[in-house]
Amino acid sequence: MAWFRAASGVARLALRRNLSQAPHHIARTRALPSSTRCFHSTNFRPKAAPVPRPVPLSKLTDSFLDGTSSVYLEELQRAWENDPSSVDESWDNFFRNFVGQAATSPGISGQTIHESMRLLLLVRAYQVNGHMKAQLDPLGLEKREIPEDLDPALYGFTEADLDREFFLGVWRMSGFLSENRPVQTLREILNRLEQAYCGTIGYEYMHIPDREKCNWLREKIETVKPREYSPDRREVLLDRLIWSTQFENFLATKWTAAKRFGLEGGETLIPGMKEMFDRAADMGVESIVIGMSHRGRLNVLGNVVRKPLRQIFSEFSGGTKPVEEGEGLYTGTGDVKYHLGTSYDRPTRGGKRIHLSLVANPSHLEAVDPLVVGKTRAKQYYSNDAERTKNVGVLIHGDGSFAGQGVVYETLHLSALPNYTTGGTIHIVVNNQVAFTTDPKSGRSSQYCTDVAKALNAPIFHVNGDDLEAVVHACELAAGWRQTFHSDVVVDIVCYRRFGHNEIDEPSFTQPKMYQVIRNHPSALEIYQNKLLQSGQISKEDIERIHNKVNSILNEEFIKSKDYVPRRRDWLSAYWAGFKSPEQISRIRNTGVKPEILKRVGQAITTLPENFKPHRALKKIFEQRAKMIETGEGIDWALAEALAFATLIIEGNHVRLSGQDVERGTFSHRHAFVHDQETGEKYCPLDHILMNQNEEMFTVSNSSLSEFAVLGFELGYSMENPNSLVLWEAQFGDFANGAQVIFDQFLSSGESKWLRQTGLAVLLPHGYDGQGPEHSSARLERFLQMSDDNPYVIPEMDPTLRKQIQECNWQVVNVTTPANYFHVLRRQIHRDFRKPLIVMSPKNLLRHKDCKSHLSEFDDLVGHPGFDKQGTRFKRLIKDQNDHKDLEEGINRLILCSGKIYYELDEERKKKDRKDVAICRVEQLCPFPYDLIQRELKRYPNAEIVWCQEEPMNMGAYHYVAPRLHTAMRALGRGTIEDINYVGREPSAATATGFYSVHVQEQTQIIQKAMQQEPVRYPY
Ligand SMILES: Cc1ncc(C[n+]2csc(CCOP(=O)(O)OP(=O)(O)O)c2C)c(N)n1
Ligand SMILES: [Mg+2]
Repeated sequence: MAWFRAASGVARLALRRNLSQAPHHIARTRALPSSTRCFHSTNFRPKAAPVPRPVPLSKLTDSFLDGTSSVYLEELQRAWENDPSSVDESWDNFFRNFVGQAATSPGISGQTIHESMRLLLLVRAYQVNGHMKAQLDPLGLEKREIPEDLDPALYGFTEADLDREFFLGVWRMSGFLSENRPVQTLREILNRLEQAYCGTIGYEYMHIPDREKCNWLREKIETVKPREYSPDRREVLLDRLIWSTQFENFLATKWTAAKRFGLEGGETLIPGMKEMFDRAADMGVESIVIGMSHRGRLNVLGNVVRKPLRQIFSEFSGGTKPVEEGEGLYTGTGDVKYHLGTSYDRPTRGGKRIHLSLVANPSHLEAVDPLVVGKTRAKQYYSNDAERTKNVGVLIHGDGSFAGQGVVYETLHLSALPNYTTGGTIHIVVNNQVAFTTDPKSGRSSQYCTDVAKALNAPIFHVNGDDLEAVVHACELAAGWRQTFHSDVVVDIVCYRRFGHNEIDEPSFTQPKMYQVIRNHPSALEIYQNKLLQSGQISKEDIERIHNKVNSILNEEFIKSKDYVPRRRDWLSAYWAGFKSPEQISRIRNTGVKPEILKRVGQAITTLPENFKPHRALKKIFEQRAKMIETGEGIDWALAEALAFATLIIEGNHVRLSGQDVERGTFSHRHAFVHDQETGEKYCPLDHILMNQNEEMFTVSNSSLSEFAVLGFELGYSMENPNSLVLWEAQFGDFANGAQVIFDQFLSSGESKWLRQTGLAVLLPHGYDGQGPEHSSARLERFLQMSDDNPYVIPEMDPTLRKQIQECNWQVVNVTTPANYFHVLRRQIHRDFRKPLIVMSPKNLLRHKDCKSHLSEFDDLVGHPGFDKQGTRFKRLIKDQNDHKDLEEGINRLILCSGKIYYELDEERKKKDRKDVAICRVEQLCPFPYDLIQRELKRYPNAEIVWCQEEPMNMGAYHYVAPRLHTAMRALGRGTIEDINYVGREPSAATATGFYSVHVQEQTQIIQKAMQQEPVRYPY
């Protein structure tokens, strides 16, 4: 009898310890340290009636099964017998039910309450730990100790009890424990427990602290009849598995030496996904965003997303680059075939259509996760999917990466945050029990690779990947869970990898035993075909017919792939119609706003509701802001930003800003939300610019303390629709390196690799004000080093022909005035293309007395200060403010700088009355404003040229600026690279000193040097 291990010493010991000698319980309870072992905190009183604090069954965890539990139940029963009202209602019901049944049912007259309770414990043990006994490993190699609490002997049952009848039933419980269960023999109960929990699906859900959710699952798991699919449905499943299997076989035979990271050993993923999507569509899902890495990606692309097979085959043959097709040709640098994304409208079995998009991704495992979630959230916003039931994210993981990559956890933690939730992501792990050459025991410390998801109370379905129907069932259940409870769920397909990590890798070097087994192991398709043949539901001929059909389509597509000519790449989704590729000129537009609009939105964003009680200091700030709008004077950074957001919103754009503490602002300057000091209520002035404004149209949200996932999320969000300004702000710029993968793999190079544009703006507080090495630098040099504008080539700079930004991978700015910040944000939207924007944002300029703008610099009126020849625009370079003539021969030094050091230089210049020094601010570092630099070089023909920065020489913009500045000079016949004089900190390992006094000394030296009378002549 499989369930019994009665002979085992452990079981006997436990049995003796817990159950057979009931009267010892009181002494034992006293001996136990209550705080460590008990699941309730009440101490038993030895003589008087015990008053234990009841714990509803659904709340009990593993500790339910320890020695104290049975003692507890016995105490509970005694208490109930003395006074039914002394126990919780649910226990009262239980005892009443049980006694009632026992009294009226002759079949179970011999059943004692103790037996019933022990049976409950046993059922509970299966619910909690049944997965430990489930047959999950197709290779049968996994050696797992079966927990002793699954042994009936532990509860005092012997073989003699097998055919005795028992009543099982608990109020408000589904499945076995529902109160309406008929009387069953122990054998029947055990059979059903085994069938429910120890088959080819192992369910982990008892960590979910919600009775309703657990009951929902129990109802689906503890079914009366085993799961059974109709013959028709089985044929569909078979067809889908044949497609999955044949696809890999076909690629293997046609391209024997190509890397494709095949799915062999995990082919049931494809039918699993298809059935999941069908089920999801039946339940109202209209669009699915998929993220996945290499394993099986081509199969998913071809069979699930339905990228044309001929295109996949053509890419295998190396013919990816599109041929000339005239205007709008846009190829980028491209990427390997198993990274590319695509989208498609897929018809479902239920006769619906579902839009599928597979997001392009880099090699970096799991890095795409937050993008998928962000994109899903954006889709929900744009499709008014308030219930979050129409758009779903699905992530497919590897076992090694799911357990190992921190971004998995960071992404999971976004799942229930109000401004990040998507109503649940469905996770599928292709758990082939190996990561490249690494065994699970070297790759993770947790039992399952999915344990990380338990932190989220997500149910986890482990399923044997050889059992197609079980995989399909788990996938359908996951879809059902997502649509019912709107939270994450995990399907862990335990499978194997038939070949090496890729097809040219030898797996037996490192996993010899596993591969001995794999060599002789039948495929999931063979297993399923045999099962169907044995059932008599399908004939050999039927199977052959499907094989032939699939084969002939694959062959046809292969033939067609030879003439396949890729057309213009599908980089535009519907929202992006009319947007320009870098080959197509996008007219440069002005970003000034009509004065009356500025006034109107200015009033709206500086007014608080009448009865609102803001903090005293904030009241003052809002009054000051209102005055700034009224007088037009002294507009500071925060107000300029709010004006940019507000004006974009009234133009119909969506604005979303997220990051750590962005609502108030790390430096307490933004105050996008105001909190009523009495009620705690929040008010967001930017939500009240339009009549009946949708609250989400302007979203500002504090985030979880993650850079990687949150930046990834916003990036995914920004890619859905161009009519949105999406921003991520780092707490300090330094922390952006926690999201380095997003910068390197996506933001700087995504357009080039995958032809997907984004206008994401990244705000990175930067500036040397003595806060130490970790709060001074946003590592400007790294962003500049990743910029792809050629330092030795001046591109077309004529305003009507200029495509400089379009052709560059991103923009890096270090802006010094509120008005210029306003215009650079608005410029992100007021153009026909999208390009990432990296902003070195200020800290001390937020409150600097001179860092103010006049409202007239924001408007579009001719003659106003912001208005130049072309109109009011973002100034890529701010010329010297001393209003020099076009030719100023008396200027001896031209200092070029960027960022807040300008104000320090300007102050010193005033102090020293150095009228012979001009200071120009390079506001946009990348792409380099050659035209404006040359204009200034021409203006000051006799000036010594100085690049001044506060960062160390190996950091900051120096190494980016020097060759470009030289190129600009060279074209004017204005000296060599040696004529670029450096003023700044010496090279350094740390970004800044930790000693404030040293900082002040260094900063002073820089300013002094820049203003010294004698020539700078450094570094040469
Ligand atoms: C972040 C990252 N680190 C390392 C690698 C190199 N690498 C590629 S595949 C792989 C193993 C992945 O194992 P698993 O997640 O189990 O997926 P499988 O290949 O087994 O399907 C590794 C380490 C990578 N692609 N990304
Ligand atoms: Mg793996």
